[in-house]
Amino acid sequence: MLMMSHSYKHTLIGVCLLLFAVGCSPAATTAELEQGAAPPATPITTTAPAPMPTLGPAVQRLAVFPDVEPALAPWYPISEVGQPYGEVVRGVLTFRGSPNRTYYGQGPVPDAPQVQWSYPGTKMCSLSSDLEGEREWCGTGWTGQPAVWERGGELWVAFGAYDRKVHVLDAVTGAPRMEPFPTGDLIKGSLTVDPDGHPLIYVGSRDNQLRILSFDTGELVELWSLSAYAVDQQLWNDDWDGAPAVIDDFMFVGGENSNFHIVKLNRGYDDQGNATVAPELLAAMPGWDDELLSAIGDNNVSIEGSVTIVDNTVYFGNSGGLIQGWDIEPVRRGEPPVRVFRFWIGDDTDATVVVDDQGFLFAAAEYERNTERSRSLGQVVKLDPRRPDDPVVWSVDARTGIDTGVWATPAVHKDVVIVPTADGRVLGLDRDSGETRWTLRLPGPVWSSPVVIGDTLVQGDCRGLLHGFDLSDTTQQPPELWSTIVGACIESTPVVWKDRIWVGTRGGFFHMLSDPG
Ligand SMILES: [Ca+2]
Ligand SMILES: [Ca+2]
Ligand SMILES: [Ca+2]
Repeated sequence: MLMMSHSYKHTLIGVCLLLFAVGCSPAATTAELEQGAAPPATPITTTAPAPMPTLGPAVQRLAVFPDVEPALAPWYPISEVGQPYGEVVRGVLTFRGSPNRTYYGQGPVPDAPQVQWSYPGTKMCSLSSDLEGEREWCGTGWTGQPAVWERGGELWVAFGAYDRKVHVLDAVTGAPRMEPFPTGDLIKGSLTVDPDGHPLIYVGSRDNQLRILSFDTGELVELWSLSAYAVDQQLWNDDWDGAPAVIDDFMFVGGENSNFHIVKLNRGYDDQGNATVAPELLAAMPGWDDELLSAIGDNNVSIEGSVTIVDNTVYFGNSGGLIQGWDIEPVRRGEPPVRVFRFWIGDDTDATVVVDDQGFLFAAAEYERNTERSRSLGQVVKLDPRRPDDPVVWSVDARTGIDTGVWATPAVHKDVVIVPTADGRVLGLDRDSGETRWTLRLPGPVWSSPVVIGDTLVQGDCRGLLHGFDLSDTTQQPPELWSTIVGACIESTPVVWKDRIWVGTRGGFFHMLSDPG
């Protein structure tokens, strides 16, 4: 039943406009995080103009779109902000729950959660190599948010881990529903469960493959994979960390090959009723341009965050600090996407770009490159994409030294924007002004993204505690409702569904928490 399609190889029309050397100029991008007293974040009033777009896409690849009808409706309307990922599958199906990354799950949140079970019996670990050499990695990492969903009257949970495997469990009991699926390297990101009810999981790995797995036959079966090298041009690296967004049989995903990809999935079923796919890579749009490479002086422009889709625009950042928006309306008509928004934040942006219900964007960067741009602009910005030439509404300095700044994806809640920082703060910023209303201090680095359910903030820290904070009065420092020991550093983002919380840690295990009894 292995259903492979590499037909895209034959249908692509590659148009190379520019050539960049493929290769990496290694530069340490992460190091020991500086700890120490962190000053309060200060809003920077700035009119820093965005550099004007000077280049179109370096490469445009497009296959024939055979069966796509023009549609008037936007791909993912802004009215879906805060809403679940469609009506077909109930759950949190991808990083931050939906293509616009604003759905956090379903309450209630437990009142006094405790770990009910831990999985598996022995630590999930494997060896992996990066710029710092080979070492053992355990548990789950950044972003590592599990997907939880209801299927056939039961609750399922799935995640990728540092043992290189995709795990699918009974979310209530922790019993594996099938054998874990091994990939060739760490899985760092968050997977996506098909929102239309097809028994499919979309998951990337550090082994350079983005896969589609089926789970309807009692085992995880690889139906298709996309290599980071399947595109004409790559820069920097080959991992897949971003969680794909699937809408109307199309998949949108960024890769560490620094491209933004669009895949037509062609999902179906075979004679036995088992799921099939026949994907075509329709487009791979380089997320860099000459102006960016010139500004940063290296080729580290990988896309590590998950793309955010609002109306007809796909937003994402990259490790060169380019925040961009691509109009995907033309894709409905068989034409390539067009870049319509370009803003250089000045440093590595692995956090997902957040949108609010008014169409503003919130982007957050690390502080690694020590650029003049990031020193003057700050690390957290509110942007108005309707003013592409002057999009900065406000910006906030959120650094205390090299390798600080933001890895977590901010959360918008009522009139505040919640931004965890690598130096162990959780900032509550006024959504209109950027003013710091309050600061929580937690053992950092806080790479775990905030989860907001009702008025409760669920936040992991790096000492291994999970906290609940009361956000009902956004003007004051949120009182702690509870905290509970999960284990080791919580780098992954938790998921909440109906009185239960699931999260993995760097200690090697995956946990379910709920109220006792
Ligand atoms: Ca790799
Ligand atoms: Ca990565
Ligand atoms: Ca990065």
